Formats: sequence, structure tokens, C-alpha cells
Amino acid sequence: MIYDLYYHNDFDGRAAAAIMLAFLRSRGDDVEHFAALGYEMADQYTKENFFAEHKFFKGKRNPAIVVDFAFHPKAAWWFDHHPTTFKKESWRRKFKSTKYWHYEPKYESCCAEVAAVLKNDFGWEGPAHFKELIRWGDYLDGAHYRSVREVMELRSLGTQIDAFVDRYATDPKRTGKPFIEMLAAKPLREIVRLPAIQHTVTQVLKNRKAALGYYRKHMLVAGRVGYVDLSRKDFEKMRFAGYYFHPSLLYMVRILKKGGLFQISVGQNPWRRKESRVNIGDLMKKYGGGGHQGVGATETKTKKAAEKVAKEIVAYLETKSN
Ligand SMILES: [Mn+2]
Repeated sequence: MIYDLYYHNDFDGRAAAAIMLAFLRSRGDDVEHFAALGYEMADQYTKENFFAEHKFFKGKRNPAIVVDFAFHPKAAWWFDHHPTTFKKESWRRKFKSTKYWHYEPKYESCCAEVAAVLKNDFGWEGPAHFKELIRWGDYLDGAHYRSVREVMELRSLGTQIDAFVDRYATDPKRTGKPFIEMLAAKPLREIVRLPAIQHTVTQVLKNRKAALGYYRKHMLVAGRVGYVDLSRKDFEKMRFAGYYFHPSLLYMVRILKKGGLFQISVGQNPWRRKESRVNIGDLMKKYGGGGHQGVGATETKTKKAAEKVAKEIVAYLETKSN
């Protein structure tokens, strides 16, 4: 059987896709098209005929396999671990656990979920190097970074691979089919040493230096809350940069430019989780946005509105961080 493989546009999505690909090929099946999915395309994805009508590729559409992304009732195989996976109430009702549809929020990564399902339900175990792939999938998807320096200075195998995926997320020649085939075939420790990846790491660190200079100059601190307006800058997101300079901060509030909109992005210091008493997702809901316990966002049409929201949130979080 020939399938099309859709995966969330991040490291975990690709790792899950790689495991699925190895499994399919081991039983004589294969994948014709590979497509990365992002939440910015939720409007398209939530259409009933998404798989037949999207423009990711031309030609014949094969049965769809979706990993690490929202539920779709037309998917032949589907795996996800995100608690926000059901985008429509009617789709939530359509979902039932079957041999081919798997929703397992207990897994920190979808690659771990896929490997466990294939082992338990299909009696298949991949090559030994998948252990390492899954370990890094859990680590990155769960943001278990040991320190802010590990992330900011790309000090580990996982953060280096992740920087490469992030930098070329929309370049399928670099992070599409060939990359997924590589993840399926080789240990990560070998992949990370490739010149293309090490070159990207050097580049990212160089760009980061400039962005960090801007942060250092423009970031404001109120109590244990950091605030920076990045809406005029085309920086990579660097959601942890505030903690790099001020490790004692509990929260960061940033204004970013997203398409034509202004996004107010709020995060909790992941190295000080225990000290935080605010559910950021709930807080952002009050401003028409959403998120999880540790991170959330909302959007405004104008810069002025974004500044007003950001100011209110900074003041509120300051009262909660003494
Ligand atoms: Mn994931």
C-alpha cells in the first residue's frame, strides 16, 4: 500500500514520521508524498476534504497518515499526543480508539507514542537507534532542557538538531523526505555531525548574538517579569532569551509580529516552574487567546492594542511573582 505522510512541522513530527516510514517499508508499504503541517493552516486543515483539496502536492492522493498533528476524520492512520488535538466538537465525537487512530496524551512525544503503538498493536520494533531518537523527541517536545545556556548556546545534540529543523522548517529539500529518511536510517549522533547541520548551528549562533544584543538593550524588567517588544525585528523567536540574562525571572511577555497581526506571547520560566502560580493559558483566554499551563498567546490588530494588553499582563504577573 502507498500512503501520503503528514507530520507536525517540528522535530517530534519528523521523528514520528521516520518511525512510521521505517515500519511501513519493513512490511512492503511505502510513502509517496511527505507534507509538514503547522497550526497556522488550521483553517484549511479543518475542512472535511482537506486531504483531497490541499495544494501541498499535485497528482494522486493516497490514503493519509497523520502524526503529531490534530485529529482529522479522513485520516487512514492518525497519531497525536496534544491535548488540543480536537479542533471541532463534531470531530471529537467522531473519534474512537481503533487500530489506526491513536490519541495518547500521556506521551511526551508523538515519536514515543508511535513506537509504543507499533510495538504493542503490530508487534514491530524498529532499529536500535530509535531509542536515542525517542529520548531526544521526549526531551525536546517536553522542553526538558537542563539549562538556559544549553538552549541558547546549542550545547547538546538535541538542541543542535532542533535548530536545524527550525531554521529550515519550510524547506522540504532540507527537512522533508531526505531528512525523514535519514532519521529512519541513521543514529542522531551521526546525523548531527553532518557539515550541513554544523554549518547551520554556527550560523544560528551568529544570528543569535545580534538578537541577544537587542534583547539586552530593549528588554524591561518589572519585578520578576520580563517584557520586550520584538515586533519591528525579524528575529528568530528565542523564547528563552530573557532568562539567559535574568535567570531569576518567572515570566516573559513579548510582542511579536505574526503575518499582519501583533502577537502577545507569554511564557513561564521552564527552570522555575515550581515557583509559578499562574495558568498562562487561562490568563490568555481572558484576552481572546489560549495556550497551556506554561505558555500562551493572543493577537491584536494594532500595535497600540498589543502594548495595552502586554502592559496589563506584565502588571498582573508582577503581582503574582513576589
Ligand atoms: Mn509532538
